[in-house]
Amino acid sequence: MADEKIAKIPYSLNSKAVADATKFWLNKRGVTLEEIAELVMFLQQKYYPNLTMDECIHNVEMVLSKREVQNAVLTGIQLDVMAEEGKLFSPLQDMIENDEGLYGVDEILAFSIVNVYGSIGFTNYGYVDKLKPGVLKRLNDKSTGQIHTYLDDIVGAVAAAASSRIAHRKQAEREIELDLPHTPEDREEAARKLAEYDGTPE
Ligand SMILES: [Ca+2]
Repeated sequence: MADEKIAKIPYSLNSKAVADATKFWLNKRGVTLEEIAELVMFLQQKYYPNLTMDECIHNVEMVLSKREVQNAVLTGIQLDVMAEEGKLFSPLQDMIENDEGLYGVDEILAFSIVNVYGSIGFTNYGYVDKLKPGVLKRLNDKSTGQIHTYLDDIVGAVAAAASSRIAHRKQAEREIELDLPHTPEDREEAARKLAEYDGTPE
């Protein structure tokens, strides 16, 4: 009877549980925020030589605070883990296990992350996906016995989205500095910037 009672409680989404699970699973699969931030640095340093690691980490955190990103991270990692445990149907099991070149759904899922800060993320995503620097090289190492068919794209996509966010933010900072008309795209960030901004150019 206790089970029946539980089943009748209306479903309600606990956003903290989703956010916490995202951090937990990234960590459990061996990916740190710092490593993702290093990809962001790799992508953006040439455009913004004064960019700091703290800024990169902050932007990665902001991307990971978005629900649609958390959903993609959790879905992808879940499929990787199930493939590792051999629990998927055949032939999906074989396709994910062997990172089949014609599968491609891992990349489609990652696009939902790349998109959160606009389409400029696609260039960055394509770039890290091709070069596979840092953490991406490790995630693509097939000799470890771990399956990261989804996670490598997810990590690259989070870095690409964080890079787009930086580009949008830097543009906003320039506009504020030059006293140009400025419409913030990211309200949360705009509010923070406004609170910080005391009218003195850097
Ligand atoms: Ca992949």
